[in-house]
Amino acid sequence: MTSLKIKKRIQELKEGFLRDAAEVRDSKAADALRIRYLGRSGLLADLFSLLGSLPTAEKKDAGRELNELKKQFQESVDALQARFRSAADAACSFDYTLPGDPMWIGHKHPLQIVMSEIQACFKNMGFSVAQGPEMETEYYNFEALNIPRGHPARDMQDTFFIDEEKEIVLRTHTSPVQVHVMENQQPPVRIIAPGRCYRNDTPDATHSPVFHQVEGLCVDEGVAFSDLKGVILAFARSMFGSDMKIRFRPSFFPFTEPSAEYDFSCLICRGKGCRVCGGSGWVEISGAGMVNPEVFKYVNYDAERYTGYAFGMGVERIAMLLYEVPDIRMFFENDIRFLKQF
Ligand code: 2U9
Repeated sequence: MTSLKIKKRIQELKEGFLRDAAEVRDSKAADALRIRYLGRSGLLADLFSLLGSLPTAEKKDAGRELNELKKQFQESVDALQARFRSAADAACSFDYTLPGDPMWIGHKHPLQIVMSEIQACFKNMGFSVAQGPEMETEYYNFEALNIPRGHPARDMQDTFFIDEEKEIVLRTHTSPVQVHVMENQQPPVRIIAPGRCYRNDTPDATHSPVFHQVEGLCVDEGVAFSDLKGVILAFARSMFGSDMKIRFRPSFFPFTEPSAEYDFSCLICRGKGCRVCGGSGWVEISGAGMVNPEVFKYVNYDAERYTGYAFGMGVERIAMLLYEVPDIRMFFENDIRFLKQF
């Protein structure tokens, strides 16, 4: 064997190694590459065995070149094995037995939950749900509800005026919805009007510029105040338990005559008296009354033939009682720690 031949063999081995190394895709193939070229019976060992047949003067150079080649092959194989090993480690370092990360599921907003429960209760009593625009004319939000110009409820500190010239406001209650329904339907009418309302109030623990109401209206022949009391009692017991009691206290609203405010027995002490109810055993809920015949004039209802009752209800108020929420603003802060409890 001459040194030219061995150099040619070395060049061929280098090219063969580069070709084979480029095909390696995993640690098993990297190991096979190591054995094929660096193994005791590998291709490089064959060349080392030919060194003996070289003239002495050429052995040294050829040996140095073969050792350099062995070093390069080893470094290449180590790099390949390191690459596949880190991938394998990464793969097997994942402990499949660990529990999965909790999947966050969405939560219904507490106001939506309460709004739905209130609606379900009145639907069970034969009420239909009516909707209407949140931006209303002053006519539907005030006039047709017997709230004349100059009435304090119509001034700036209570109402958001969108366009004073066109007399457009953000509705301060859902009562306009009932007026729209009565304009388009003769009695019997038995509806609830849920929805968002707006008051120009400074936010505090019990007031929010945006809030939600569910108002109710029932108009037919022979409707009496006792019907109103029965429906409110049924609602109280459906929402807060069958031991609930209600009471009515005289009040005044321009759109009802007689008017009343209604209370529920305290949800915490069930009427015995506690901090929440201030010892009275009662919590104020909202207002109600018999529809004022003046209101019927705006919708051409025959007040001699038909009577009706109406009630209001603040959804936030009900939700705060139901869930013992201390501050109305918590419903609007989008704090996930609050919302995910529902
Ligand atoms: C028509 C006729 C009468 C709706 C009524 C109340 C009493 C009432 C309050 C609820 C919470 C205002 O926002 S609140 O403080 N509302 O107390 N609402 S009677 O009476 C009507 C509605 C429509 C045509």
